[in-house]
Amino acid sequence: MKLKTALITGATSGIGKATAEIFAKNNIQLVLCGRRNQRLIELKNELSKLTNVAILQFDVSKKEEVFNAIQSLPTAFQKIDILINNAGNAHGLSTIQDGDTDDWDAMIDINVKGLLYVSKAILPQMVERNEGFVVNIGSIAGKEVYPNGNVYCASKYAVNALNKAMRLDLNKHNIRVSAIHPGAVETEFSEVRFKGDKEKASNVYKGFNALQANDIAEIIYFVISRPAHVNIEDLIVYPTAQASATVLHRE
Ligand code: NDP
Ligand code: 8X3
Repeated sequence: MKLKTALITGATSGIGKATAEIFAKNNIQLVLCGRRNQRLIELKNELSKLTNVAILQFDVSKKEEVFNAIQSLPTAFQKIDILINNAGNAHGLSTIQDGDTDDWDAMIDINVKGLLYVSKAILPQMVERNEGFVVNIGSIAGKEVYPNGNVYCASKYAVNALNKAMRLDLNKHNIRVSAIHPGAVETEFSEVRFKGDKEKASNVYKGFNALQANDIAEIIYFVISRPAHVNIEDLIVYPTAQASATVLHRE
């Protein structure tokens, strides 16, 4: 049987990297994407022991880079069966009146426009073949606005809306579309949000058992491995200690 191919954005870290690892163990060919090329090379070296791997270094927020990179894929990787729209981050955590406009641009450009550019580069081939799977990584921040979350929440509400839009527009083309909305996952996410302040970042995950990237990756694999007639539209995944975006029980 011909191997399926998955393109994963944000594969250099956290949820995307863990997803790549699980997909590789399950014999899915991989196109790993991110900006940090050294990490892509290292991951390719590791996962090539299990499956075929191609890497693409590009910034999802740069339209030309996205289309050029995806067009440059070697023939054996050009047919994408599964797209994991995962790349994204929060930049800053402050009131709307104190927000940094560069942070706003980054979150809208990466989390929303980046997801759109990558989708636009890949969806036409899925439509043409009348098959495909798109998994959009949203967030609990796309279901519930929390204080100081403003623009990050807006960007993830947009992901939630785009997930629903994709399901509607791609419905007659036999393309499955799913969203996973995690609560607190211990990755580099908070380090990025707090601009490299490791102490502040690690405090976010103190006093409770946060989700790990692998927890979400296992769920992504479950979603994409259902029979062809089954589509899980939307999943919210919390650590047990978290009841909502703002209610988190710490010991
Ligand atoms: P990480 O910071 O560990 O990973 C983020 C990934 O996104 C990296 O691989 C990074 O790669 C990539 N990325 C960021 N900006 C760009 C860009 N401009 N172009 C290309 N790639 C980019 O965080 P997570 O694994 O936690 O985050 C993955 C997704 O999960 C995000 O969409 C995030 O919003 C979402 N999420 C995370 C939660 C959490 O608590 N951690 C909870 C809910 C949702 P590189 O820097 O190499 O480009
Ligand atoms: C990440 C979860 O609650 O830190 O999307 O915004 S949260």
